Amino acid sequence: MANLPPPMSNGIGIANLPNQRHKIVAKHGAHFTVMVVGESGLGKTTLVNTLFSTELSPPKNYNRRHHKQLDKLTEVEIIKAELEEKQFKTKLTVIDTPGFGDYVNNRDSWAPIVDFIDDQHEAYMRQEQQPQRKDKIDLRVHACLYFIRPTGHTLKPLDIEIMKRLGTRVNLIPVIAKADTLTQNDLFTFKQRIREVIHVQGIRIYQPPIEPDDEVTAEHARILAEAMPFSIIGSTEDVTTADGRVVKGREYLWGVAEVENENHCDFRKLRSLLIRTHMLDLISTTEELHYENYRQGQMESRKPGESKPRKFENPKFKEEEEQLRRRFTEQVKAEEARFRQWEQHLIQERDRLNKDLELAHSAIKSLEAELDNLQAGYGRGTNRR
Ligand SMILES: Nc1nc2c(ncn2[C@@H]2O[C@H](COP(=O)(O)OP(=O)(O)OP(=O)(O)O)[C@@H](O)[C@H]2O)c(=O)[nH]1
Ligand SMILES: [Mg+2]
Repeated sequence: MANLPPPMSNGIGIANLPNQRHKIVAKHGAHFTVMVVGESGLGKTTLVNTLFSTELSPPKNYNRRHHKQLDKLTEVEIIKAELEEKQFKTKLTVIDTPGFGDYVNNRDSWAPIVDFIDDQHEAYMRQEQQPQRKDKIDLRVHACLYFIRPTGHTLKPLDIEIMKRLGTRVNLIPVIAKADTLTQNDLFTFKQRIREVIHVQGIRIYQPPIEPDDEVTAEHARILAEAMPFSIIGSTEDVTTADGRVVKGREYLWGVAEVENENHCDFRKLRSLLIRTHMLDLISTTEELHYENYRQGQMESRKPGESKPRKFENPKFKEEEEQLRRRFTEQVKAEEARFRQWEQHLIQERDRLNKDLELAHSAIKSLEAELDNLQAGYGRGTNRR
């Protein structure tokens, strides 16, 4: 019979907990889900492919499939792969979402993404309530990469709105797309501005925990935290640099933008955070913070056995609906005012044209009179001959 380990001299072993969790996960293998979100054409799919074509290759059991959501508003692609590193198995799932449009007032285009995250929590919670709790299907998102357009200005209102909603539901990791389209200086200022907006707007983003007792990981976490939002260059193409190296990158007249060069972008930092250093932390914060928040929120708003409340019966959505209605009314009012102004302008313009017409008319009249006079004079002249 196995003996219990001897009691530790300084406490009951709680200090060992993170380590234990690590062992449990290592034994069963981690199940890690990443989702990419953002406007259309920012390189989400390219980044996913870049991840799989660099370090993760060749993943085992690599497969892709389309996952049609019930509401059919969003077609999501799910890519699954099994990774193995030093006998540490990971089931990696990447959820690639189609980009939403680049226009304002299109709530519908991104709402399905927020719903998707909630639905995964919901599905997991239901399975937890079943007597058979083994082999649960779990698509809870552990890390959500939010793609920011490399405008060089700042975050757009739409970005702020979506990021706010995502940040309270998942570990949100903002990334600057297509970093090769900005100069190093512009990238630096852009990053700082984004960080300021994130701070001022109270957007919650994932923060790698800084372990005070472990200098190496603390330093690493600090470097990662300072690099947020990570700048990204995506490419699955092999290109040759000026000094003859073959790398994944994008070729330009001025040279090559290299995916894995830390002077060019933060791709390596992002990959390291996801796959190596912070996967466990992302998984456990999802469990302990985001899923717990969802579960508690739901428990408070429904009776036992009752299913998910319909959206507009939920106070949160009621408020949202109210807000939407207010905004709509404001817009209608503004539109009406604009119309009235336009109408006023039209009337003025009509009056002005009428006056012009009158003037032209009287000018014609006087010209005609002059012509008559001339003709009369001419007639008299001929009579004299
Ligand atoms: N310059 C530059 N172009 C990129 C980068 N990543 C992707 N692209 C290009 O941007 C275009 C769109 O890339 P996708 O990966 O399809 O973008 P997406 O975000 O998946 O777009 P949707 O699926 O429509 O939402 C393609 O032509 C890519 O080659 C990058 O890092 N830099
Ligand atoms: Mg895509």
